[in-house]
Amino acid sequence: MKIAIVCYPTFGGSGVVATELGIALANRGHEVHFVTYKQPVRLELLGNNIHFHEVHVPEYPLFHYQPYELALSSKLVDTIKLFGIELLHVHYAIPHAYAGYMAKKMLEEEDIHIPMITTLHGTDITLVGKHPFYKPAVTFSINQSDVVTSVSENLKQRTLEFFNIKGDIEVVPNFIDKKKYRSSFTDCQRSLMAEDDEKIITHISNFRKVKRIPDIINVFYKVQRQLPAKLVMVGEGPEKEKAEVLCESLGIADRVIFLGNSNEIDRILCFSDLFLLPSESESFGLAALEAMINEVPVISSNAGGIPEVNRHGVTGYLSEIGDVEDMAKNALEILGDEKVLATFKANAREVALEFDILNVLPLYEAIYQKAYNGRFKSAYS
Ligand code: GMT
Repeated sequence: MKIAIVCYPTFGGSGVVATELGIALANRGHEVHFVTYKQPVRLELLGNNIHFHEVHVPEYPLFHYQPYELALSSKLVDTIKLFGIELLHVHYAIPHAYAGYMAKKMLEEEDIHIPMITTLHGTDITLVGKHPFYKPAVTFSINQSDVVTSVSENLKQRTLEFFNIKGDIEVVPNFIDKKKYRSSFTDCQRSLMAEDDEKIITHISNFRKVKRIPDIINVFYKVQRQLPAKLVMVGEGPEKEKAEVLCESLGIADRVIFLGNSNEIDRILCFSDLFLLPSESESFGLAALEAMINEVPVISSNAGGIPEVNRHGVTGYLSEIGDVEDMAKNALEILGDEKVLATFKANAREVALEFDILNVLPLYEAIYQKAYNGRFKSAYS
């Protein structure tokens, strides 16, 4: 099938999922066209089956805000016609579902009928989408999608709570590709990060407020008082500077390494012993799943869809949001005993394998086929 994928091309989870999905679809023989404003960060190889079309928004002094949705919908119309695209899959409702709907309507004028799948990722619903400024447009674009999927059961329920949704929402969980994650590198270069007797605790995110970065530092502060440890912080975002200041003031700056954004997540996770994700909102927690497939247990909050990924007492532990005391206690329980650590590590990988792309890709392919077969019907008719 010829599929156009719209996503954010950045390090954010939704962009990563969309990119990995596109790559997997291309490997299965589908022709995939990414339409976005920059080549997605995880899209390294453009081959016969993978194409990238840049959405360019020309600057015009009259525009106080540049009309990205307009440029995206026009680019979609052109790309769909030029390459004979059969299906549109938009990731993240704002503004992609809105722009996709406009493209669909423009194409209908020319008797071209393209089904649109919208995948909800989290903040497009829980944070931005439900804001009164966006809510009517988000509700409309969800209701006009031919199929709506959400990355967790929790996100589905929250979407149904916040919006007046007319049709069904199908849960298709996020995934990893087990082939890409070897269980051990021959050399993780652990010695670059820590001494032999030190445990390595890792956090990866976009350092936004919802990630509760100070909780990570405070959990680590408590842990490192009991056993030798290093904290590796990966990513960039608005809370990063404050986190560096907090480490200074707690006197642990020499034990916390801020790495910035990285394309080598699996290398970093390869030398990690524990992953921290104390978020106050998380539709799924892809970063936790990536940790788990690399045999890294997870200490997390119980927010949103995290419990669907991190299993309490099996792959790690869940605590109430903000309960740093409990998180530190749980971290010490896992890190303090090599046998316990080994069990949690093995469990983490085993549960992560449930989310292998081989199990998830057929769900998307079935949805695509059904939507394509019903393309002449209007949404939810
Ligand atoms: O977590 C973020 O801030 C990035 C955000 C995004 O929009 O890319 O991630 C969301 O989508 C990911 C992929 O589906 C999920 O794994 C994250 O849990 C979700 N983030 C939130 O719900 C806060």
